[in-house]
Amino acid sequence: MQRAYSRLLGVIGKPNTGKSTFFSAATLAPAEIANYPFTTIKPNRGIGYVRTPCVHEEFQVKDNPKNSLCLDGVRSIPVELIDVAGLVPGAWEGRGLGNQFLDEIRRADALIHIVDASGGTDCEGRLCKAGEHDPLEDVQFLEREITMWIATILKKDWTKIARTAEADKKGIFDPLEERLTGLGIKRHHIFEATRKAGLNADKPTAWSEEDLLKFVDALRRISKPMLIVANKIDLPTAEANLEKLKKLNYTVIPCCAEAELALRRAAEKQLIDYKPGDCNFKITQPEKLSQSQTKALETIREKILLEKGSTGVQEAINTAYFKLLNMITVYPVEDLEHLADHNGRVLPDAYLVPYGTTAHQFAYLIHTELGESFIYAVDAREKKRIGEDAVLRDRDVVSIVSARKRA
Ligand SMILES: Nc1nc2c(ncn2[C@@H]2O[C@H](COP(=O)(O)OP(=O)(O)OP(=O)(O)O)[C@@H](O)[C@H]2O)c(=O)[nH]1
Ligand SMILES: [Mg+2]
Repeated sequence: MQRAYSRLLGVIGKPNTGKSTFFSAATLAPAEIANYPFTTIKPNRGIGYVRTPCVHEEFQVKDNPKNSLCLDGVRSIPVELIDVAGLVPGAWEGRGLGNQFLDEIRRADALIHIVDASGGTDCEGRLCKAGEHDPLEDVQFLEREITMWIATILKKDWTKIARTAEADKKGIFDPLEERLTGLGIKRHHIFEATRKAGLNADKPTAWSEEDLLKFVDALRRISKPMLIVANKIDLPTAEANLEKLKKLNYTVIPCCAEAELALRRAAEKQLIDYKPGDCNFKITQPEKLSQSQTKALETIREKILLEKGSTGVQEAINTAYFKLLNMITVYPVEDLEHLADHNGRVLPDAYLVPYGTTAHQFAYLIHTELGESFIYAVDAREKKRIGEDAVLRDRDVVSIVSARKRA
């Protein structure tokens, strides 16, 4: 059985921007938080959730989830997050906790860049006067650090790689794939980056230093897609910076990680009724809250939830999956009539799969054996047979018919 959280989100940025606060709010896993740089040294790993409207209401059934959760019509699918040490300029050359940090994001499929939108921390994460630092610089420097890190790895034996590829007439893709696979970079990323950089894959010895950097920069954008979380939006200097950040070529999500953490913790203690992503909450046990706690929660309601629509944490995770990674949710069932598995569990699993996944590929994702013995699939909504090449759509419920069994 495939793990539901088959992708990894890296929570990254310079020190002291709120990465661990965001991570903790998303996962409720403990992580050290403090207002000075390099609070986090060892990475934190935890499970957060992608939230999407469940199909059980549309199909008018009562579900019994197994690999995910369903609450008030919302299906929560577990996904893995990693919160790493802050990155400072020159990290690729080993400054700060440089290479260690970069090594930890090797496996990340998408990056959530936490920026201090209030401009109250300098380029190394030290506190400065609110509004004094320009967060646009943080975006530029982070792009450069990752590009230079990949470039350094690639450049180690580039001349040899390029010469051998030309001499063998086997092309550059095999050796590049081999060199970069440890960074989570796939062959199709390399194809696309070569095309985007306008380079001739048959003549790598002719690539200049500048060409190589152009290629690596494209590779970074393709293989480690990134969104920007404009954090600390509760601070007055954040609004103007948010507008500036929005002009960049990124999805930018305004966020108050601190508010989300407070809400999640209060909800965990059942003091309030709040689900991540909600635009409001209800106090359920007012007698258990001190005056200052009530005041803090009411400020969050007024200044963040009602004014901004949400804290932004859930939106960031959903956006990373549905927009950056272009994923969809698919519900496999065995028994089409009851939409259940062989134990009678209704809509047991919700899978996150890349858009473009075919019915046959989906069968392989469930189980290799099911992929190998695949005959056809049935779409539960249309009650129609679909072929192996049929591309699945978001919120599809499908049953795989195989030579061995149905799933
Ligand atoms: N005002 C405000 N402060 C925040 C917010 N999120 C985090 N902070 C504060 O920012 C400081 C840094 O938070 P951390 O979560 O430790 O930041 P980090 O990016 O993990 O820091 P390093 O591990 O040192 O790189 C702490 O004082 C947090 O309380 C927010 O949404 N608003
Ligand atoms: Mg931290």
